[in-house]
Amino acid sequence: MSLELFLNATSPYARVARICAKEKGFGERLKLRWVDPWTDDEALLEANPHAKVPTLRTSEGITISETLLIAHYLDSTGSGPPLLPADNLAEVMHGVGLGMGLIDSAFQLSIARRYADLDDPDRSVLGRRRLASIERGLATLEAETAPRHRYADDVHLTLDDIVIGVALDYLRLRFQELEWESRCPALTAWEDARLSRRSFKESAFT
Ligand SMILES: N[C@@H](CCC(=O)N[C@@H](CS)C(=O)NCC(=O)O)C(=O)O
Repeated sequence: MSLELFLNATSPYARVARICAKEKGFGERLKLRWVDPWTDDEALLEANPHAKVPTLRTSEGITISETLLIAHYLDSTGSGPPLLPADNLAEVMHGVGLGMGLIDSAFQLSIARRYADLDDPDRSVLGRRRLASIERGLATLEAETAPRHRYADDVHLTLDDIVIGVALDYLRLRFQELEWESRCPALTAWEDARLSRRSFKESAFT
């Protein structure tokens, strides 16, 4: 029996889960259930009362929400090298945290722009905090990019590569005006290589 992943095409969280599934060899065994989490989609609500993507339904019919838990499940049950390797677990988790922080800040501000009843969400207290967090996160990643040289297509990815790669592409999608590339040349080169990988290309934001 196959797994089902509830997702939409612009969710950075869902894209992380989808790339994990690709990297772990699920291929056609992962059935994609495209939904709009912002409408009360009945199938999604049945799978996840919080109506969030990604949500995974296992072949036993158990639903799992929260991106990093889904990543852990796919890593444990899929094939191929680990996304969370035991031999450098702390280093990988460090990167996952940096990438998730970036995704969370960017997503929250993006949602505030769309849904919050504010004249200028970017200049609200929360908006300014999120933008500052994005800038600090980028500066930290830029400073740490030098040792991050594992991006050829024949090298396997770990979860930090996936989360950071998706986070940066989400900034390109929603925050073009930040022009982060001009301040982060090493990170830009890293990201460009990352986006050329098959699992990233096949899951591109649309
Ligand atoms: N903490 C969750 C966040 C997931 C999330 O917020 N997903 C967004 C799409 S990018 C969503 O489904 N939002 C619908 C809503 O908040 O009602 C995770 O890590 O998976």
